[in-house]
Amino acid sequence: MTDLAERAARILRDNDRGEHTVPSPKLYPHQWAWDSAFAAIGWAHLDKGRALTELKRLLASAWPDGRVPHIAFDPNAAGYWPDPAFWGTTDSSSITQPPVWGTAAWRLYELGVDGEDLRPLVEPIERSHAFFAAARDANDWGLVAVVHPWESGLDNCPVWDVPLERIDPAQAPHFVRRDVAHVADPAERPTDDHYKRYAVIVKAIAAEDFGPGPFAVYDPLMSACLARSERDLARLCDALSIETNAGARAARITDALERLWDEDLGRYQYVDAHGGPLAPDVIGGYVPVMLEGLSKARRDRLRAGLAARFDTPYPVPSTAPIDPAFDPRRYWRGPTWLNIDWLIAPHVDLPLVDRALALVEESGFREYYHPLTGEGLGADQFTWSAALVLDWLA
Ligand code: 2M8
Repeated sequence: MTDLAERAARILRDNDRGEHTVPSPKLYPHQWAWDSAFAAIGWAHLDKGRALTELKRLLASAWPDGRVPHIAFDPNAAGYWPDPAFWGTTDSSSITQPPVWGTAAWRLYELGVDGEDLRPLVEPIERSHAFFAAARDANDWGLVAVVHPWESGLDNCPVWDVPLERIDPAQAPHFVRRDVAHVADPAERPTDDHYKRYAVIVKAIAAEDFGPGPFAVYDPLMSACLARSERDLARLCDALSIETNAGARAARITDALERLWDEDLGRYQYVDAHGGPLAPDVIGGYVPVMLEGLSKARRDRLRAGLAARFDTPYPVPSTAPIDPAFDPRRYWRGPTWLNIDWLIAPHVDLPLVDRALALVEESGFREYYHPLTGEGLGADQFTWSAALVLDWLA
């Protein structure tokens, strides 16, 4: 193992809580859904049994309707807000996250995890995918509309600013933020005003018996992750001789994405289900570049847009630097995140993997990075940064 791989492995081991891996011990002391799927990929390079346990435990947290909660709380861990009481639940949040677990299961298979061990995961993955069609498609577009910015994984991405204006922060119950205590500078986290609006949406969802609530935005990144997860599930089913319609569903979502395409801008748009397209030029509009079945014309356009507007010294930034909302230090409003690089790297013309590895050598396994200077930001000892570096190095 190289020194970098050894350091990455140490982070996974330090963040291991037996059956799940915390994203980072202080800031995120529970199990987060897409973090856990990425962690499983990292584990597959160290301990195949442990990788399988991670995915099993993730899927075991699913609700009866198939939703994989974005947080499964560890009763032995404290110090995170909002807690289950605030969500109105007993042990999890009520929203989900980008579904990358079908993709993780397929990657585990590729890395040599026994197919028979993966077989029991197929059914819960199918159910988790079906949840999106049943409960996250406000206008029946065949795509995913998120019901909370936290559901998107890109919490304070500038595309949420306009739809969040409809949410009244004065309605927020009293709460104390815990997140800002765990970063060097509160300017690396979302604002208090946004946190109040997030809290109001959480309460509105609970009041609707965990229905959709007041926020619904069609999200090209979520939709693309679902299409890819379906495609990868289809591959796994093929390998295990299990019948499935997952491949057809992947193709349908990829076709439905056309509705979000903007020919003038050359990217997929986020679209408010209660309003219209949202202007900011953010990375989520390009993530469908990873989809098999995308036309060459779309792929070329997305690649050209990424090369023209997202090619920073430490790519890819979460918002294009030329966009007025670009903020290079604040969370999902500009910084570079390695999971996005991992998703799109094989499909674009930029040397994302080389630059990501150089970035980690320089600044460590941080939660995110300044896309112009490479400065490490947010939490330290960050699980998915370590897990995905292990995958790249292999
Ligand atoms: C961030 O989100 C959580 C809320 O879910 C937070 O800010 O407290 C996001 O980056 C999200 O994508 C990620 O899964 C989570 C844990 O790493 O942190």
